[in-house]
Amino acid sequence: MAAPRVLAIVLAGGEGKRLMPLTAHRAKPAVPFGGLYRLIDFALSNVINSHYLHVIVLTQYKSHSLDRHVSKTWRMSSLLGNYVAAVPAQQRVGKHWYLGSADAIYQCLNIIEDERPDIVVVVGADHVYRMDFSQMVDAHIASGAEFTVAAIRQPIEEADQFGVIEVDPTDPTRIKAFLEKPTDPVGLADSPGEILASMGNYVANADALVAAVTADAENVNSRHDMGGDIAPYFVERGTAGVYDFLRNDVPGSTPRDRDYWRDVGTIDAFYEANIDLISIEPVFNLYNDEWPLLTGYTGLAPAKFVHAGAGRLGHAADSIVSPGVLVSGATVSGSVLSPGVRLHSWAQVTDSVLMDDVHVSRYAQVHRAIIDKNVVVPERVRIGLDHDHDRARGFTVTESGITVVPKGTIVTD
Ligand code: ADQ
Repeated sequence: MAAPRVLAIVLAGGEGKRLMPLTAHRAKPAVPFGGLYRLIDFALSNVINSHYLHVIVLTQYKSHSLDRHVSKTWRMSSLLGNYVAAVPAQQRVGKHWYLGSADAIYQCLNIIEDERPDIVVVVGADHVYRMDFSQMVDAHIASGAEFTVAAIRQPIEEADQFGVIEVDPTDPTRIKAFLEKPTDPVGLADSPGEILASMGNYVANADALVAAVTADAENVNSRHDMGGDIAPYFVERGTAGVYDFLRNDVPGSTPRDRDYWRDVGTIDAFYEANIDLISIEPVFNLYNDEWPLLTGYTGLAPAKFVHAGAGRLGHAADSIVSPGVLVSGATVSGSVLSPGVRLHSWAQVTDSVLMDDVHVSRYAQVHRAIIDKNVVVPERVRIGLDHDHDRARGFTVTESGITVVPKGTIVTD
């Protein structure tokens, strides 16, 4: 059989309220991650590595930096007809922004009609993981389903953040029931502490998806949501399939990182996922060349470590250090340093995530903190060591004690 024509749609319009203040000025998919990346780079790397080269990215909320990142980093030569195109809310159908993710697809039906794909792969833009979508497409076609949902087990306490799937006991490739963010979930028969969660990634027959979002647009009771409305629509038709993420075998994965998938929806989850990258045998391996994680080349100079001596170290241990970083007589451990970070003599940075162009001045200390872009930490200022003081300065402090300093702040004491 000839390979199906596939159009990939990346849903990138989410607000990411629970990631505030990191999402105060940018869409969640544009939040920097792991030094060099933006969250959307993981979804787009997966799509491109799966050899799907016709890609639209649906944007909406505070999309400026996201649009810029997608057009600068992901623009492809159009010579072969391939593209990654950011599509802002169109207002083609009525004068409103996208109501929900299903409405976002409905509003760009003209692109699907022009493209005439056999299959549409719809993926979220908020997760950190590797996945070969072509394996899911093959399983979708083999199963005969019209719409297939990727699934992974998650702790039952988190069921209210996910679409929860009940598999048909008579046919393990089919979904019997799909409940979006249930508050009274039932655990799995073989593991009562877990539920089977939708990953927010779908493979659909193009004509069936077009029919579904069109019917949904006319339904006044719908929230126009892929998880809340479209998945249940296919379950009702008896044509919703399930794809177990653990079947996915990405080239170059290690036994330790092949089932890694994180919804970095909260500050604590975001922090942990960044810190995960540092460990010697990371649970998510950035260094898999067979499935490269792609992002923009910064054009910056190499990282440099100088000014050791006189009680200064000028070094970083157990850390990720990006291009353009200068560690000048400062000490860094357990941290992620993004491009252009500058650390000055006798400064100490421990267990922290520093985004682009953060400056930490002499004798300043940063501990268990996320410092957003362009923040200046003046001399002798301390962050993350006294949470009451951090809150009094207007910083967010999470339950687990992570301090977040918003973009562009010039910290005072
Ligand atoms: P949520 O992540 O809560 O749950 P949603 O807020 O719709 O659902 O976000 C899904 C994706 O769509 C994200 O990538 C987001 O950026 C994007 N998005 C949201 N609204 C959009 C819009 N109007 N236009 C364009 N893009 C939009 C979803 C599913 C659950 C599933 C979890 C997995 O609904 O069933 O379990 O993802 O994390």
